[in-house]
Amino acid sequence: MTAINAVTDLSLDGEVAVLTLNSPPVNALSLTVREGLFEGFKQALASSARAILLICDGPTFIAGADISNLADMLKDPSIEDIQKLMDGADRPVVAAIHGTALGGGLEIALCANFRVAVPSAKLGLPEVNLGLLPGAGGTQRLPRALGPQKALEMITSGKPMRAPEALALGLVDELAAEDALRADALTFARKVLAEARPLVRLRNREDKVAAFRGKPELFEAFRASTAKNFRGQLAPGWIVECVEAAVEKPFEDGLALEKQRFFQAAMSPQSAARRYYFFAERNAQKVPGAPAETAARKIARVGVIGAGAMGGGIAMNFANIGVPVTIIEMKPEALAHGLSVIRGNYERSRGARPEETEKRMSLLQGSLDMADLKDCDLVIEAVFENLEVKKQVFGKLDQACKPGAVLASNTSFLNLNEIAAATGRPQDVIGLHFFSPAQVMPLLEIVRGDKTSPETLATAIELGKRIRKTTVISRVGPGFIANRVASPRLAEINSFLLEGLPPARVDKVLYEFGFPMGPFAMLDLVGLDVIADPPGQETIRSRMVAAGRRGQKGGGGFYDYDAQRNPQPSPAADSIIEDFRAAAGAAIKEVSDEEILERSLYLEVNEGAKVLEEGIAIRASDIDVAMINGYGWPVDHGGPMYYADQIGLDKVVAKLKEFELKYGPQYRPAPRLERLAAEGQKFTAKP
Ligand code: 3H9
Repeated sequence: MTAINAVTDLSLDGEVAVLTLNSPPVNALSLTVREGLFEGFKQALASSARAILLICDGPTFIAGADISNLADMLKDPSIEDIQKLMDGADRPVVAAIHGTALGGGLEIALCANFRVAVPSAKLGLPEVNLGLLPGAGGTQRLPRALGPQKALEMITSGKPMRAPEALALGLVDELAAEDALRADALTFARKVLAEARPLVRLRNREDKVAAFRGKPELFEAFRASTAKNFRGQLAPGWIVECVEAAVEKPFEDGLALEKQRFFQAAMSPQSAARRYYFFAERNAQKVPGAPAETAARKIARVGVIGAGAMGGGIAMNFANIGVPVTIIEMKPEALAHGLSVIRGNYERSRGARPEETEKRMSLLQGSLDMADLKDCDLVIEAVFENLEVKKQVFGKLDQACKPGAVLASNTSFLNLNEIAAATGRPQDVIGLHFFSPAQVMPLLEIVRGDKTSPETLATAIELGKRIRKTTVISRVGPGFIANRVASPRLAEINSFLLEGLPPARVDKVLYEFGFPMGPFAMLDLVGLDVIADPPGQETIRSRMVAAGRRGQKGGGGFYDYDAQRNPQPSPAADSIIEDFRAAAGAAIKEVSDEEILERSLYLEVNEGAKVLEEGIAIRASDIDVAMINGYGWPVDHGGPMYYADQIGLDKVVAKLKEFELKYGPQYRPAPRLERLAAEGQKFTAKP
C-alpha cells in the first residue's frame, strides 16, 4: 500500500489498482482530496494494473464539493482535471459506492466506466438545495445515463436515488453485498477484464438523449409544471437550460454552459444564504458545554397525553418510524374521535397504501388510564394550554412513569420550569414543542428547562433526528423562539389595516419576498379564533370572529373562499375593516411596498435580538433555522438574522428608529441590535 497523501492510498490487488480515499467526515472534495485523487489516478495509470477501483473508507463515498470552502474549488487540480484522467483511461475504472455519492462525488462516479454499490447506498445531485447546480458535468452525464426527463426530476428535486432503483435504471451496474463492497467490486472489475467489456463513457453516449433532439416540448412542459414550486429560485431554471443543452448540443458545449452557470450560481446571494443555512441547521444540534458524546436514552415506546389534533399529530410521528405509542384521553368518545382523525389523516396522505395505514394504526394503542404509561420511555403531554392543568398532569406522570422516563410537554407558551417543578424529577422534564400540524411541520423546538439534564437533552436531540424533524434548542421564555420572533410582525398587521392598507397588498409584498403566503392569508388558514388578543383589547381580527368570520374553516376571514379554497376579495371583510378604522379615527397613510416589507421583517430581527440577549436562543443562526422551518421564512434569504446581516445592521437600526418616530415604540431597536450595529458587527458568522 502506498500513501499518495494524507487522505489517499493506492494498493495493488492482483491486476486491480485500488485507490482508497479516507477524509472524514464525508470525503468532501477539498483541495487535499482532489490532490490525492489526481495523483492517485496518475500513478494507477502509470502502473501495470489492468483496472482501477475507486473506493472510500469511513461512513460514505464522496458527498460532494467542500461547501465550507467553495472558493477553494478554484484551485488546481480541479474535479475536472481528475475526470479528464478518468475519461482518458485506457483501462476500466470502477467506482465502489457506499453511504452517499452526492454532488461532485456522483459526478466523479459518473466518469467511471462502471459503478458498483451496496443496496443501502444513495446517489444524488443535491446542489439545488444549496442554490447551486452540478458543476462537474452532472447536468451533461446524468441525462446521457437516464434520459432527460428522469435527469430533470433528479437534479431539480435534489433527491437522491437508492442503489436498487439506480440499478434498475442502469446508473449502477451491479449491487454488492452490504458488508463486502471491496471484495464484490474487485470481483466485478475482474469480470469486466475477463469478458473484455467495452468501456462505457457517458460523455460519448447518445442513445438516451438523441430521441429528444429538436423537441423542446419536454422542457417547456417541465418548466410550466414546476414554475410555482421554483418561484424566485435561480438554480432550477439553469438546470433545465443545461439539461436541454445536453440534449441539443455537443458534450463540450454543454459542459461549458454548465460551468458558466455554476459559477453564476455560486456567486449568487441565494446560494450563499442556502449554504449558510446548511451549516446553521447542523450547528443547531450543538450545545456549548454539553459534551457531544453525552449518551441518549433508548426510546422504544412512547406515550402521548391528549388525542386532539396536536396529540394525534405527535403520535403519528412515532408510528411512522415504527415506535409503538400509547395515547391517553379522559373520555372514551374523545379517544375514539382522536384515533379516527389519525386514521383519516393516514388515508388521505399521498400514496397511502391500506396495509401501511393498518401497520401504523396497529402501533397506536388508546387508553383512559395513565397507569398504562408505565412501560413508556418517553411521554409527551399535549393537553389544554393551561399551567394548572399541565402541572396536575405532570404530578400524575411522576406517579405513573418508570424511573428514567423522559417527561415532555408540548406547551407553546407556558413556563416549563414550573411544569417540571410539579414532579420529583425535573432533570427528566423537557419541552418538545411541535408546530401544527405536527405530522407535517418540520420544526421541533426542544425546550431546555433550568434543571433538564444533559442526557434528557441528548435524548430529545436524537429523537428529533429519528422522527426527521429539524430541531432547535430553546431556553424557557414566553413563546420560545419561533412564535416569539413572529409575534410582533403578526401584531403589527392591525396597524397596517388601520393605516388603510388592503390585506391583499400586504400579503402580496410578503409572498413576493418568498414567504409561502402573507400574514392575512396565514391567519385565515390557521383560524382567526385561535390567537388570543390581550385582555380587554378589541382588534379587527376579534371583530371578524364576532361576525362569524373564523377563516378558511368557517365564514371566510380577511378573504372569502370559493369551493377550492381560493382566496377572493371580500366586501364583507373590507367593510368590517373600514368600520373599525373609521371608529378608531385612524388616518389613511401612504406606505410603500418597501416599507411594508421593512416593517414586517425588521420587527422580527429586533425580536430576534431580544431572544438572543435573554439567552433563549443559543445563537442567531438557531433563530433563522426556527423561522425557516416554523414560519416558512424563505431559505433563499437565509432567515431574519442572516438577512439583517446582509442589509447591514446599521441600516436596520436607522430604519427602526425612523419607524419608531412614525409608528410607535414597538419599533424601538433592541439594545443588542444597537450595540452590534455600533460595533460594526453581525449576528451570524460568515458562511
Ligand atoms: C457540489 O458538489 C458541487 C459540484 O457539483 C461541483 C463543484 C465544481 N462539505 O449532515 P451531517 C459536514 S455541492 C463540507 O451531520 P449525516 C457537516 O457539516 C455539494 N462539509 O451527517 C457535518 O459537520 P459537523 C453537494 C460537509 O450523516 C459533517 O459533515 N453535496 C459536507 O446526517 C456530517 O454531516 C451536498 O450537498 C460538504 N459537502 O449526513 C451534500 N457535507 O460534524 C451535503 C457534510 O462539523 N451533505 N459536511 O457538523 C449532506 O447532505 C449530508 O451531510 C450527508 C451526511 C448526507 C452527506
